Amino acid sequence: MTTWLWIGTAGMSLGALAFLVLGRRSEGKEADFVLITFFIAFIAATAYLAMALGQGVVTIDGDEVFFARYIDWVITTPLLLLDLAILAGAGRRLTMWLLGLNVHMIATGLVAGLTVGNDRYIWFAVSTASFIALLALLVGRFLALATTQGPEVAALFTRLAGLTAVLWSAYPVVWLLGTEGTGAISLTTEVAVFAVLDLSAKIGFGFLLLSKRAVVTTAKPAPVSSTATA
Ligand code: RET
Repeated sequence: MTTWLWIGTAGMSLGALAFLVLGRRSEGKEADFVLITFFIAFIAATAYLAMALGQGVVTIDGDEVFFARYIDWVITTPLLLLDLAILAGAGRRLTMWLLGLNVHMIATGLVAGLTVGNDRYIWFAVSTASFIALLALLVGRFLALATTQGPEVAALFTRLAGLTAVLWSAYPVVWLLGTEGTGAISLTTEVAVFAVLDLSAKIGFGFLLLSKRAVVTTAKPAPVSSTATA
């Protein structure tokens, strides 16, 4: 199990380094994407290091629960969505809806993980409701906005949002099968699957985004600095 946590640490660290090196000459919008994507990998590397060192874990109901991964997720998943929001050219309010639902999903997911007994499934359902709303926004309003940005942005957004929808949907399934849920799979399998999912959702996502240099430089300004109202 520790091996997988070290693989996560190494993979996230190398990814963070690669994003810095690849993006060192970037300017404007591309530099925003590089910075956000670097921090996603950098923060995850730190969380994986803590877990590999045996930190950020508590025993709930006789099972080990790595709460450190929720601290990672609550910071990095909004950053992943921020990349998508900037790409789509979304305004501040719509972006806040997306990020707010996401923070709610992870926070209530942590409560689910820390709850003893079957009440954890109530929290699981609460978290999943926010997840479904988030996905609906992503493939609804955000995709519609992205398609107004021209065919190249639309194509890149579709790929990234599709990857996000598929990979992210695996998380609640693994959670249910893992130690937090039914315990159908061992902790080692759970840690391994989460490591592969995390690396794909962060590093794979980052490479896909930053490899389309021409597209990301022409994406509309970030919502925080824009006057867009959508
Ligand atoms: C939990 C359990 C409760 C129900 C739901 C969950 C969803 C988690 C997700 C996590 C995504 C993490 C990513 C990490 C990247 O490195 C909290 C597992 C819906 C979607 C993308």
